[in-house]
Order: sequence, then structure tokens, then C-alpha cells
Amino acid sequence: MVRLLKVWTFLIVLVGCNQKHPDPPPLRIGEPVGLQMVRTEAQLSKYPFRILQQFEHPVDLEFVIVDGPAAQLSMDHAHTGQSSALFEKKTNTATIKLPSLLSGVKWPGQWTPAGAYFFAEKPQTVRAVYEIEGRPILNYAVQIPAKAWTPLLLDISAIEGPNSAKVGLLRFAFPEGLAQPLWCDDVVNMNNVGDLIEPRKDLAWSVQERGFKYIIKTSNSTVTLKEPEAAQHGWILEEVNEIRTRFRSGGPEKARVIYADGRQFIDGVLRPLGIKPSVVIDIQAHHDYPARVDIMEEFGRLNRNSPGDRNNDGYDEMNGTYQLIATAPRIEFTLSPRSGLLVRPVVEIAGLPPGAVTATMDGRWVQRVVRLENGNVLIELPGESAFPVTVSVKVGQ
Ligand SMILES: [Ca+2]
Ligand SMILES: [Ca+2]
Repeated sequence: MVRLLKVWTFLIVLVGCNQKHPDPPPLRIGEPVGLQMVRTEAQLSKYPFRILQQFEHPVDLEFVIVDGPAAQLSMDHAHTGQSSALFEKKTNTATIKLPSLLSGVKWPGQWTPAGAYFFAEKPQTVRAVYEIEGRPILNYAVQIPAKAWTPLLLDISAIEGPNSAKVGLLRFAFPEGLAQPLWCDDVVNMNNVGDLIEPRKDLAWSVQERGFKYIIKTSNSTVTLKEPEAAQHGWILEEVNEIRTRFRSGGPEKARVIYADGRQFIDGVLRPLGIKPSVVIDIQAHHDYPARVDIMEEFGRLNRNSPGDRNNDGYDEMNGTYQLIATAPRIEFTLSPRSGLLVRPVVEIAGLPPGAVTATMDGRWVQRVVRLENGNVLIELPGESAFPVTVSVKVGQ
């Protein structure tokens, strides 16, 4: 039976793999971070889960082939319902018959990560293999922590070519046999395919999540960022809207901001995506020598203390944004180029009250105005200018 539910576990370990060629399989022991808590429960709850098997009745065990002592239903631990499948000591492999569980279901469609939850009294190494017609296609080893139901999911979307439409077997192997009992409850798959920024004619870019990766397409470039489930230093999405998307990582590169026009800043350094070199020169000059900002005092002030502002001049190099604080429902300011051109400057304004925001630049309407989750207002000013521009932003009529 297929049933939808929301994720409700606290400790989540998701494991993915990105493998294009089926033979030979990669052995990437320990690549996923595994035990780090990479997402909050609230973030995970946005994904629908489908339970393929709950191990509530003896007949449910027929969906598992065990190499070793026969699997049993156990009431000792249950992830859902009353019981789970218990794999005894000395079990070598347990194979889930996904084709039987998924008969009649379109595969994989949007349901790209698939796997199962495990529970052990002590940490347990598990190798997860996704097999099609006897050949391992995805292959991962991960350590399940002690005393916590932990999902081990494989990224089916990483499979390309004719194999992508075939339902495979999900094999869990235990090196040298299990030295302790292991409980398995819920075989699941998850739908995390979605357009974060839909491809549209009037937008120069799109942002999609598929399996354990983000795909950002700008007009001349495509960037694929692996999520922490698929790579040790994967990227966590922090913000996405029609102006930009922001990611962070625990790896050597910490912060990545990509704007719709292909401007990309990695740890505050401009790394343009598919932008003409002649335009890159102007963007680089604007980044190195940002404009002078004059704000009418009664409306607000420059924020010189944002975390990514290296020299406290009010321009945040990490995000490529001017940082302003409004002290009234409206704010007016002038940006005066110090070197070269202003190239689509982006301004982030804190302190504006809730409500619809409108902005004008030199009397013309500004189209790109976004209210961020934290209440700040993000504005991208259009075009390029060698001269000062005056901007007016207000909330309400
Ligand atoms: Ca159960
Ligand atoms: Ca600065």
C-alpha cells in the first residue's frame, strides 16, 4: 500500500550517489557526511514521502530476501505502527523487492530518492546497493548511528539512460555479516523534484532541485550543486527568489550567491557564469569599487556591520549587495559610481515595516523587488549607469 506522510524524524541521514555509467560501480565509502544534521525538521517536512512497506504483518516480510537467518517481525522497535523487520546477527544481505512494492507505479517520476530506515543498538556500517538486472548501479557505504531511526536513501535521479526507467532491487549488505541485530522499518521514497524558480520566458534563469542536487540555469550557463546528502561538502539552500539564490557549505567554499544575470560570488569573489568578458570587467570594477551611498538622514542609514562586509563601507562583498537600514516606512538614497559603471546594483534594506513595497529609480518603476523571509527587502536596480541614480522605496500607498 502506498501512503503519503510528512517526515517526522529528528536525526536524518540521507545518502545519495551521482553515477552516470553503470559499470563498474563506484565504491565511495564515507563520502557523505552522514551524521551531520544538515537540515531542520521544518525544511525536510516540505517533501512528501511515500511509504512502500511498513512491516506490520508476517506477509510483509515476503518483500525482503535475506542472505542469512530468516528475517522476523519485531515489536521491540518500530518506526511506524507496531512492528519492524528484524535482521538477526550473521545476516549478510537483505534485499528489498522494489519491483513488487512498486508494481503499477510510474517510475521514478518525481519520486527520486528511495531507501529505508534502520535502527541499531550500536553504530552499524551498511552498504546500500541499487541493482538493475544483477548489476550494481548505485553503491554506498554509510554508518547508521546508535539508537536512532535513520533513513538511508539512494538518489535514483542520478541514474541516466535506459536504466533510469527500470525499477531495481535495493540491497543492504553488512560486511562480514551483522554482529548485532538490525531493525528496518518503512521502505520509502521521497519526492524532492521541484522548480524553485520556474523556467519562464520573462526570466533569464531557473533553479530546480532534483534528487540531491540543485540545478541553476542562467542564459549561457548551467551550474549543478550537490546537496550534503550527495557530497561531503554539499551546498545547503538558504534563499531563493527571482533576483538571486544563496547557498552555504561547511566545505572549503562557504558561501555562494548566484544572481539571475549570471553574477556569482563565491566567498565574496566574483565568479561570473556565462557573462561576456566586456561586461565582466564592469561588474568586477563595481564589485571592487562600489558606489558611494547617500541616504537622506530622516529615512535611514547605511549598515556598515553586515557579516559579509569586509571593509565596513556598507557594500557586502559576500552577497554583492548594498546594505541599508530604514527607520521609516520609506527610504530615499543615491548611488554614485566611484569607478566605471553601476551594473544592476542590488540593495538590501532592513527595517521596513510589513506591507507591499514599491520602488522607483530616477522616477521610473523598479520591477525587481522581493521581500525576504527575514522581512528585509531586496531590490535589483535595472541597467547600467555611469551617473548617480536616486532611488525611492516605500511601503504602502
Ligand atoms: Ca512498522
Ligand atoms: Ca564592503
